[in-house]
Amino acid sequence: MLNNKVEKLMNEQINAEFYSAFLYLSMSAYLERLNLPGFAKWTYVQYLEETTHALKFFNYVNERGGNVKLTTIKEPPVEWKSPLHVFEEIYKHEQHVTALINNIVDVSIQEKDHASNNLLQWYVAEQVEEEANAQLILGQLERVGDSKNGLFMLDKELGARVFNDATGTINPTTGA
Ligand code: OFO
Repeated sequence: MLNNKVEKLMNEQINAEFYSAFLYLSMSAYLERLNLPGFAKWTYVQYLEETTHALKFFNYVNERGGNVKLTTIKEPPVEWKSPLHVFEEIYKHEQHVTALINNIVDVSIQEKDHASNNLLQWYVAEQVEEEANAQLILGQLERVGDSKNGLFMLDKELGARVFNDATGTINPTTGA
């Protein structure tokens, strides 16, 4: 049985993860417009991963006999000032998501919902990685500055990113 308070927060988090997915997809389109295919791919892969973060909660709520409640996803921005601005926003956004996850962890502890707490530890570790990745790329972009060559090299590097399915249920080769 899923605790009611935890269930409510997990439903909100499903929405928040889908918003993250929309945000990264919108960033991917913007970076594509700047002719930065590697940056565009990195954010596109992040869009896919955010979708699986939402699905991981979705699967868990169902598995625990809870009620999934899907709600309207907020519209993401469509324009940024530069790739640097994109990663400044990503870093801020991921810090915000970490705070949301930490809040669900706090409630799961208060409510003695050990099963949920166990699932949430996956998200705690994931947020450490997400913040670290954003911070790393942000630092690289700051170092690159106005260098076209540096941006080109970083674009190549980011284009090598591969999709990591948080649910373990999606075939990465077909996306099905
Ligand atoms: Fe789902 O971790 Fe980013 O937002």
